[in-house]
Amino acid sequence: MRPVRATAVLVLLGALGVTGCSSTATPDPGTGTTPDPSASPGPAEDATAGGGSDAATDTDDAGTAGGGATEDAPTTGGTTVDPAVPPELDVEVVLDGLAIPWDVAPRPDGTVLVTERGGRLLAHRDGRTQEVATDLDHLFASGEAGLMGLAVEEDTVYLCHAWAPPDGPGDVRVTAHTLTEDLTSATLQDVVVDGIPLTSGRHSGCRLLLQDDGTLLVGTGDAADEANPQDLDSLGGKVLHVRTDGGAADPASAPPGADPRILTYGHRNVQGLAGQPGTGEIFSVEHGPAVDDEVNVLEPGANYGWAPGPGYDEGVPMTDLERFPDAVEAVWSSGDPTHATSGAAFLEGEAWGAWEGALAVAELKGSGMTVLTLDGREVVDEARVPELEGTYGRLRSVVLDDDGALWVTTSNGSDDVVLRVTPRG
Ligand SMILES: [Ca+2]
Repeated sequence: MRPVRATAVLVLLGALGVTGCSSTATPDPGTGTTPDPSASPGPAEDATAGGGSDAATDTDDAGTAGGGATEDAPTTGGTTVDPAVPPELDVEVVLDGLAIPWDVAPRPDGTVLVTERGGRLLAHRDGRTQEVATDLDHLFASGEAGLMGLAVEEDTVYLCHAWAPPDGPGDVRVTAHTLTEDLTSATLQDVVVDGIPLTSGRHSGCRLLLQDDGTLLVGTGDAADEANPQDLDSLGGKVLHVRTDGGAADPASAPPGADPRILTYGHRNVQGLAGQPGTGEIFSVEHGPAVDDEVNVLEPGANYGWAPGPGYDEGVPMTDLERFPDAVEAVWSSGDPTHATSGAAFLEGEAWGAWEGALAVAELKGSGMTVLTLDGREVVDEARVPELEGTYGRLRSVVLDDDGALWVTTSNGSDDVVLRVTPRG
C-alpha cells in the first residue's frame, strides 16, 4: 500500500522551472588496469544496470488516514503543510545525458557538482553543465570502482576514487582539490587518505560525509576480501573518521589496537552516511549479499559483524552475532531479498510533513527510495516514494541541500540524470 498523501495543497510553492537540462560529452572511461583480476567477481549488486527486483516492503501506516491540511498545520511563507502525511513531490531533471553520476554536491551558491564513476567531475550552474578538469592520474574505473564520493567545503573538493598506477598496487583514496572560481579546474592539493584496499573494483565504497567540525567520515568497502572487515589494520570494510589533513579525527574512539582513523568496522560495503538532525548520530547504509541490506547507527569503536568465510564465502549473516556477540545489530534490514541500498539523507524542513526527520534511502536494485521514519534510533514506519518508484531506474545518491531539496542521482549506465526533488506546498 502506498503511503497516504496529502490531497489538499493550499498554496503551491514557487513554480519549479526546469533549469535547463544539459547533455554532456561522452564520459571518460578511465585508464586503469585491473590490479587484482583474481579477486572474486561475485554478484554485482552495484555494477549492473537493470535488476529491477522491487523488494518494497510497504507498510500501510505511513501517516494518518485522510488527506487535507489539519487545523494546526504550520504555516510558513504562505505555504501550509500537513505534518501528518507524507508530501506530494515535484521531481525535476536538472542534469541529464550522464553515465553513472555517483555523487552530487549542491553548494550554497546554487552550483551543483557531480562525479561520474568513469572519471568526470561536472559543475552545473545557471542552467549550464561543464566539465571540471581534475588531475586524477591513474584513475581505476572498472566494475563498481571509479570516481565515487564527493564532498565540498568552500573551494575545496574532496574526491574518493580508485587509483591504480601501472607499476604498483592500487588503492581507493580520498584526495583534496582546489576548485577555481570559474569551475573549470580542480587542482590536486593533498592526498587525505590512501591505502583503502582495492581488488577487482568490487566493494569499493566509497562515501564521504563532511562533519560540522570540519572532519570527514569515509565509508569504505571490503574489496571483496574476506580478511578486511575484521582486520583492524585494514581500511576496508570500515567507516573512517579523519581530519582533512589525513590525521585521525578522534583516535580515542577507534577500536583498541586499530588504525586510529577507524571509527567502526565489520562492514561489507558502506555507500550511505547521514547525520541525524538533533541527535548528531551518524547512520550508515550498506549493501547486503543476497539478503539483509542494513541501516546502522555508528557507535565509535564498534564491530558491525560482517566476516565472510574463506574464499569470500558470503553465506554468512550480515551481522554475525554467533561469532561476534558484541556486534551492533542493524536498526533496519531489508530482509530477503536485498534492495541494494546505497545513499541516504535525512529529510529536514517542515515542508516534508510526516517525513520531516525521516531517513531517505536510495536503492539500486530496488530502483526506488525507501523512507524510514525514526523515533531516535528506532524505525517506526517505512514507506516508498511513489514519484521515484521505478520512474528513473536505479538510484544511487541522495543529498539534501540547504533549502531542504533532495538531490538524487541515477545509476543506469547511460542516459543517467540528476534529480531535484522537493515537497509540493
Ligand atoms: Ca552488520
